[in-house]
Amino acid sequence: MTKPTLLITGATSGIGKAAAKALAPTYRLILCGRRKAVLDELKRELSSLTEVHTLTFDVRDKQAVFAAIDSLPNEWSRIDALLNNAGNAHGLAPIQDGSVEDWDAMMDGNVKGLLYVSKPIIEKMKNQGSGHIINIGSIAGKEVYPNGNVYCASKFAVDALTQGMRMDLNPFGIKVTAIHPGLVETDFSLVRFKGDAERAASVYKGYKALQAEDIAETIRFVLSAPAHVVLSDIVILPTAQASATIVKKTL
Ligand code: NDP
Ligand code: 8X3
Repeated sequence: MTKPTLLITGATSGIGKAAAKALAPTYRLILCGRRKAVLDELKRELSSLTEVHTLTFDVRDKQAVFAAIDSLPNEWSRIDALLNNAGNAHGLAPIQDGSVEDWDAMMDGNVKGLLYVSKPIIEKMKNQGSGHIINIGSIAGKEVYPNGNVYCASKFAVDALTQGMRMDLNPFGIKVTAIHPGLVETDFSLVRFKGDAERAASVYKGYKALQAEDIAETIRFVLSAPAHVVLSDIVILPTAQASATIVKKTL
């Protein structure tokens, strides 16, 4: 039997890349990101495990998103599962000092980008009468923390959109899941702090942060539920983390 197909956004790094590796044995993969060379390399790496198709686009560019999904060849036109993972924080500043460019990057990428990718894929799933959408939210979408303002707002929006999708797509047999991680050691902080590697590394010092593979394993588990079961809303934290702001550090 042919494997089902999973489309992953943000597959070039961190959680998305780990998910691609974890799901390769059971899914055909459509891997998306802006860095084509990284996607090509990942495709090569996974080619002995599964079929891989790559799409290069910026989720903020709706024409590029729609054109990319429309460009899928016939054998890739069915999508059984969508992992809406692409996103980042840009900056960590009090609202009065925030950069408008950072705000745009977060709201356009984390919120509108997720919607642009979902739109044509929901249409396919609706026609199929089945599908599974997994949105990567955050503990920042459950609790606001100081200086997190716009990033938190973007992840609260992901939480709201996930709930809305679950209600509206219920008649079509489409499963909808949100996974809300706490601190995961990826390039996330490097992007947030604009390449300041020392500051980024300090976020994960003094405790054992979640690894991208921990979230990938959760995604694998969510996707492995029987047809009549959906894990709807999952918060996953490092043991050292009790809330968005409480982390037990040894240093
Ligand atoms: P990384 O920085 O390692 O990965 C981010 C991924 O998103 C990259 O593959 C990047 O690909 C892609 N991406 C970012 N912006 C765009 C864009 N405009 N268009 C297309 N792709 C984009 O971070 P993580 O793996 O940690 O982050 C993945 C998701 O997990 C994000 O939604 C993040 O908010 C969320 N999250 C992360 C947590 C953490 O602590 N790390 C905790 C909770 C949630 P490319 O650059 O090639 O385009
Ligand atoms: C990423 C986790 O706490 O840095 O969403 O916002 S946090």
